[in-house]
Amino acid sequence: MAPIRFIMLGGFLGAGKTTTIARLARTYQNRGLRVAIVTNDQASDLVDTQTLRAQGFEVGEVAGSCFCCNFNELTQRADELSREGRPDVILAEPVGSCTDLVATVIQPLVQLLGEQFDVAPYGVILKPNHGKRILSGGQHGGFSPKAQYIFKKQLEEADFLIINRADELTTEELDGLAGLLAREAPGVPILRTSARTGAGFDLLLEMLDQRGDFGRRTLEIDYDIYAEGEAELGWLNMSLKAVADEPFALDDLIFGIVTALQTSLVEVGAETAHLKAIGLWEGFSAVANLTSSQSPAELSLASQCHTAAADVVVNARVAIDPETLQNLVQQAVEQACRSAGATCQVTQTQSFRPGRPVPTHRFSAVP
Ligand SMILES: Nc1nc2c(ncn2[C@@H]2O[C@H](COP(=O)(O)OP(=O)(O)OP(=O)(O)O)[C@@H](O)[C@H]2O)c(=O)[nH]1
Ligand SMILES: [Mg+2]
Repeated sequence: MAPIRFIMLGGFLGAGKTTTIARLARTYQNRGLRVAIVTNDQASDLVDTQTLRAQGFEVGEVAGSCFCCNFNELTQRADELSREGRPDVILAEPVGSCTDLVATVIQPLVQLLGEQFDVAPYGVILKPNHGKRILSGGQHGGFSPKAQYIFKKQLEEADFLIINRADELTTEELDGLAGLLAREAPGVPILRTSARTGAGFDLLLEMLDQRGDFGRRTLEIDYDIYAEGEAELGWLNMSLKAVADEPFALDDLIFGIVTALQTSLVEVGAETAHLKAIGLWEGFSAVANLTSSQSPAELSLASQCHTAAADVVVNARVAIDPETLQNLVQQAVEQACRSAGATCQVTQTQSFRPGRPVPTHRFSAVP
């Protein structure tokens, strides 16, 4: 049996991994291929999983720790997805604060399970304003030195880099960022895409189709700095039910949660890496995102649905202590529910700082 093409796309929180993966999945399906997706998070209740399932994709989830620390669950999810109908392609999205994925995921797949998986070149996606702020130097661009360390390590291990959100930039701005990247990662191909419009995807698909000497850039990395960088983030996943006597606009509720939270996080001066919320009701779904403290919140998927009840999931990754984050999320959710004339019943909340990564395997030597 031919091995399954395994495509993992990395990149920092909010870079556009899920949006890119959804577009790639649709393209592969249109080519007649069977596609499955594996998402990943430090906790359960993932907005990404729900967002991708709402688009009709088959999605397995590795929740509770990252792919590198839970390698066996990654391959188990792949096996389960295969049992339901063997996919030709698996698209995998690692946690956005993870790095060292070549040594801990790609090389173990190649060296231990090479007959089962045919691993594609490893691409790392970046959000232009994030990349520019870090790579142009200055006062750490608003990010801590340890968070920058993780970002730069992510670039260092990539077979190719993807500047996403090209729809928002001029050619000069794209050239400027590509120049900074070329200095940081000499000789590494740099693509320019828009996961929103599909611009640049022909080249991305071509790159992902390549076979050869890829997935070999294993890192020299200081796990103390890496762990401390991840632990600077407060991580929160919350699920709840909003219920009202009269129907409310689901889009307004979801957008309202993210904007209320944005306001309170700006007030306390906390840097947002990614806030996302999804609202679901009977086949309808609304998603809102905020990808930095500087940018506006957006409704990335509109449901145009009015409903008197909805299931809501909120994921927040913010440089703030998790207890404060939990209080602010709770207040934002209550405020948005009140505005919708709804009451909220929180069913689950997990908030914490990510623990030290302890990879299942670490193959730093490439045969
Ligand atoms: N304008 C524009 N927005 C984009 C593009 N790609 C993604 N976005 C938006 O950026 C936000 C984050 O995108 P995601 O795909 O969720 O990012 P991610 O890397 O999966 O984020 P995490 O899973 O939290 O690490 C969403 O609001 C998207 O709609 C793009 O090419 N252009
Ligand atoms: Mg994602």
